Amino acid sequence: MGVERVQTLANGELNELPAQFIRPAHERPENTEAIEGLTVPVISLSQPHDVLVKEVSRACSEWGFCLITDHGIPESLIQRLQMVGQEFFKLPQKEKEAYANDPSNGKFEGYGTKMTKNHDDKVEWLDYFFHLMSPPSKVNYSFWPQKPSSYRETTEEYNKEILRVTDELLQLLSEGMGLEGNVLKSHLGGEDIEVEMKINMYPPCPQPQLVLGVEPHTDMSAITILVPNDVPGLHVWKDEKWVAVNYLPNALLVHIGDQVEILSNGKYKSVLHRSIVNKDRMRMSWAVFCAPPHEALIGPVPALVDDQNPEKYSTKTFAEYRFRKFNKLPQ
Ligand SMILES: O=C(O)CCC(=O)C(=O)O
Repeated sequence: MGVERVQTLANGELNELPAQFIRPAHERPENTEAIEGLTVPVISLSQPHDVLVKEVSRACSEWGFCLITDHGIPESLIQRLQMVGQEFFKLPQKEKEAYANDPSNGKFEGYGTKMTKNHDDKVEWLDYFFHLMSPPSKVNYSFWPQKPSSYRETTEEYNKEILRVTDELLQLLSEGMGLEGNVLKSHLGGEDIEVEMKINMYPPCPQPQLVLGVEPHTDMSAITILVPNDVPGLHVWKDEKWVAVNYLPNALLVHIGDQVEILSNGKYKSVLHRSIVNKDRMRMSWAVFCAPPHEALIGPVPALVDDQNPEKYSTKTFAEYRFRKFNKLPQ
């Protein structure tokens, strides 16, 4: 039997949610609401370089998260990216299933719905599409949606822009630690840095207060850059509370991931985040994960470590890190 998709479930007559979606009381949005009055940092990339070094480094130390404006990615390109992603999810179910992934057999790319590993695990209220976007030498385009036909062209264009913005952010973050601008990128594999696209589609949910879109997690990546549609839902963890990220048209949502936290020896924080869903409207988000190649050795940058600042993290390959994280083993 195939995987039950959340989109299919949501399209049916559904008055009550199946039990596998219903979170225990302490995880439910209704019992863990975001606090009022606190807003995430918003940084315009049009500011002078020295101001940007300070602002980005501060936001990533205090929050591990910020919104970026004036990033130079044309609004029309973001709109096209969103359009081709929406088109994919509108395809007949049978056509989408031709792309089904199978993470339990190591096939991560394609169309997916998170499956439970243990009986008590809960299912997230979303379907997604996931594929490698860069470097070109490693990309297998047969895993990408072939419809609409403009999917590939648009996504490749977006990838170029993302690489440019990532370079700039990594440079600012390196300088924020007193290092040469190229240090973080070179530890992340330089031009071999890997970029993955995950399109999240959260259908409307009859009882949104009982479920989660994505459950609380930090990203394994170095940096994640996300654009949502105009339905809010992302929460980031700050000072033991959830903070809601308001929708800001055209902004990029930048998350620090685990690999930058490790390389920075803890100066920059990998942000814990989750998403909630909406009763009436579909939420979508386009998350781009920038990560080192699997064989890259990641540990605190040696120049940041001395007798006063001992290493807070062990050094291991990114492949080893991933394996441990997927299997919930200590790092
Ligand atoms: O949709 C969002 O805003 C968050 C998505 C996310 O955290 C993920 O896909 O890992």
